[in-house]
Amino acid sequence: MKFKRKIKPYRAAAGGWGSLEATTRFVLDSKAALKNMRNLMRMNKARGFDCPGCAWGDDNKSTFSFCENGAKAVTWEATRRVVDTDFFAQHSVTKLYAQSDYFLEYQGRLTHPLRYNAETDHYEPIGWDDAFALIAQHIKAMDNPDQMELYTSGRASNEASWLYQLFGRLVGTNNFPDCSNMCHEASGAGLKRSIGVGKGTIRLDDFDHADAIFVFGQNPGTNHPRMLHSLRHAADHGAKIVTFNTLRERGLERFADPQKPLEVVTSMAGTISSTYYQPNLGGDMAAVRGMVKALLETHRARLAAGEKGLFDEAFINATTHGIEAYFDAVDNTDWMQIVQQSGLSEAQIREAAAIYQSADRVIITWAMGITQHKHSVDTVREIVNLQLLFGQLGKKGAGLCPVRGHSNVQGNRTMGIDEKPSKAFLDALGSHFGFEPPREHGHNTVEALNAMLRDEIKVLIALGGNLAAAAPDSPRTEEALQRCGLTVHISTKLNRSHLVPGAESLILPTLGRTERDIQAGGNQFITVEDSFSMVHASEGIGIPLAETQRSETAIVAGIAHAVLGDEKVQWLDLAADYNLIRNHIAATIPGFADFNLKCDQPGGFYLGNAAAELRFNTPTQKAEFSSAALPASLFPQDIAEVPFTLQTLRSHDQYNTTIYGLDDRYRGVYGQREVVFINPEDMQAQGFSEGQLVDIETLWNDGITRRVTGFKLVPYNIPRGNLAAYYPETNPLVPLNSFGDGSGTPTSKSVPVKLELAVSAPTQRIA
Ligand SMILES: Nc1nc2c(c(=O)[nH]1)N[C@H]1C(S)=C(S)[C@@H](COP(=O)(O)OP(=O)(O)OC[C@H]3O[C@@H](n4cnc5c(=O)[nH]c(N)nc54)[C@H](O)[C@@H]3O)O[C@H]1N2
Ligand SMILES: Nc1nc2c(c(=O)[nH]1)N[C@H]1C(S)=C(S)[C@@H](COP(=O)(O)OP(=O)(O)OC[C@H]3O[C@@H](n4cnc5c(=O)[nH]c(N)nc54)[C@H](O)[C@@H]3O)O[C@H]1N2
Ligand SMILES: [Mo]
Repeated sequence: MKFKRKIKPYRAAAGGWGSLEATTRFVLDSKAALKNMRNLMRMNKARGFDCPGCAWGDDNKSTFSFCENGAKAVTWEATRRVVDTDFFAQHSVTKLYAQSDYFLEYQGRLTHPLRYNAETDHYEPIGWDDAFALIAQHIKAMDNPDQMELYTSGRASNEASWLYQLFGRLVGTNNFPDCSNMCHEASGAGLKRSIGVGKGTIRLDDFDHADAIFVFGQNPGTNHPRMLHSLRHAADHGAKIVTFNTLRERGLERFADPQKPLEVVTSMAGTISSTYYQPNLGGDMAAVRGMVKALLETHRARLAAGEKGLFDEAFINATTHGIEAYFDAVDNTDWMQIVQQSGLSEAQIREAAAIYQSADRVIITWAMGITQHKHSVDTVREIVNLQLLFGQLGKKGAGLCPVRGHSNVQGNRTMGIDEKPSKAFLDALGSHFGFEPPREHGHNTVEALNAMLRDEIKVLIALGGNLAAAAPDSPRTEEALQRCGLTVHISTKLNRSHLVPGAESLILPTLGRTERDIQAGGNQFITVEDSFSMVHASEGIGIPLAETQRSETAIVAGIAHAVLGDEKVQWLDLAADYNLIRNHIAATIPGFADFNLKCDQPGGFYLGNAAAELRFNTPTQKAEFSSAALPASLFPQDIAEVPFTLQTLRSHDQYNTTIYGLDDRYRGVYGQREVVFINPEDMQAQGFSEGQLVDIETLWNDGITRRVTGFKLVPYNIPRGNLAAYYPETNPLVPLNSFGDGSGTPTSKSVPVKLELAVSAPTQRIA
């Protein structure tokens, strides 16, 4: 495929014409225009299907509740192109491996179960029963249940993931690595320790009541476009939107609503952020600490003057624990360290503190810019500290909002996709099914890959996702998968993980969220949970492309049935009627009583959040202030000099490892992905010029060379010393053993690197 390459800054607002145009182009392009239009109109409506794009909530108000990138997700899935058995007969695995991620997924939907033949290096058709039998044979041959890894990507439904975890625990393992381990793990871990529940505390309509919304480390214009509507609406009502983002992101500056035609026509693009701060990568904890330092000063001055303090003392006394230690930590952090680490001036931080102080109701949202660092758990907890000081919990228009990624990643956890399940969860599962579940913690994603590299893992099953491309340190991750005895991928589309097979490998083609799911018991729906703890039904409408595709639930049931038989669980009956699965969920998971009845509620039902009601499931039964010091460094101490810190992020035309196209419109990049954003002064200081190709090399302490070649320099509005480039092309640079303290999440937003002019031709894959 040929692409026109150019770099041309985007001047218009986010949303608006550009967005409408891109949406229609995708809808019309995908060979099924009418069907796609119908799909879009039903998306996120009561008893349509839930958008497989992101985990933002739905207000059920606007007629077209979709966004440009949701439209891409749907049309990408609803393509009529197929990779059938002829395709695999024509293309060897080695040949396919040389292609780009864009090429692989573009070929279309998987339709037939496939088995890798190492002799011919081709995938060949296999029947479903034979595929299940092969899996059972490998699992039964294991010496112990922990030789199996069950990976999950966050699109899987509640029903499929609940069944999947039951299967794993009946086999006897808690090895449930999942995409969340690479994503919002730090949010869950930090929130759990601070407020006793690992989820956000707000509901969607809280945005209508906030006086200020602080957005940390997040690019909603691309990754949660429907959030822009909430921000825009809040801004229209006078809320201050304060952004902390290392890059200048177009979507956070100005936004025209593509669903309000008048606004589009007249280009009345509203300003979203009232203030925009650009901290260093990893500098947010220091920035928030600085805000608290400034606020504490005011608080004390007021008390000294005999006035009422600034902080909400009634709230602090009644509901929190640990404030003295926290104030000590704040007093022990000096401005020099705050300024140096955050990259912001003291004046900027004091200004942000003043905006915060003047707002009665504050929401703080965040995403990967906060969670993919070494000290992410402490950063999340520092954000909570700030909110606790002002009692920003348990009231309308205020609270904590980690904005989740995959559309059902939060639901997966609720269903027990968790390598560290709680005792209560296991007790409930064990007593309901009359078995003793495994109690030892299992592997997260990085631990799973390391176990594979040590040859401890015989079987990997992946319920969706693209582990080979999503995980860090690509060459080691790929080797890890290849060391397994059997790799099984339950997938909609061809991806890199299929091309690094274990000794044996299966690809099992599954239905997508948008498609009709008919089982022996009739038409089925599934359920999902959004970022706001709303659970709702989702029912596909598209006609599946092939009878040989099966639903995720049916595939999981088929595997479990082949391995475990019918003794404890009637797997095939459950797959015939998902209501039966929901009855089991109701019996084993808190908050799901009368699950099937509640599914009929338009807009879904709210799971509730104890912390939002000021009930804290922590050891002290109070919200815990954390009193961590700022990190001495984000990198191992023995790396002497770090010229640049690199973050790996998403372009506008991708969904994680799924590459829809080669443009990143809002950042002005077209027809290419091997680019690196750099501050113009840094570029000059290094003696480089715009458009030159450079190699990026990681500075790490394990003797392994990690280098990607031929990345084009794009001058950008980014603080000095910071770089940005796209994921997954730069995943080879992230060391597998560089992960967050207490989260295990790869540090994808802070990789210490150096740049050199490219010496050899780029090694990029074929587009
Ligand atoms: N269209 C589309 N939608 C998606 C996805 C997708 O790939 N495409 N992915 C989904 C998933 S799984 C997820 S997790 C979310 C991801 O949503 P985001 O977290 O928005 O994704 P990233 O592209 O990783 O962007 C990180 C943002 O944080 C900023 N940032 C990076 N490091 C720092 C830092 O240290 N401090 C601060 N203040 N800012 C920083 C970056 O400049 C960038 O704007 O989106 C979900 N939605
Ligand atoms: N360097 C770097 N690495 C990162 C990140 C980063 O910011 N930087 N972000 C991390 C984050 S936040 C995440 S969430 C992970 C994402 O990691 P994953 O969730 O593993 O990856 P995806 O790219 O979302 O998975 C895409 C594949 O899922 C399959 N698929 C799509 N829809 C369905 C479906 O409905 N059912 C099934 N069974 N399969 C389906 C398709 O075959 C497709 O190829 O990546 C992480 N990796
Ligand atoms: Mo994610």
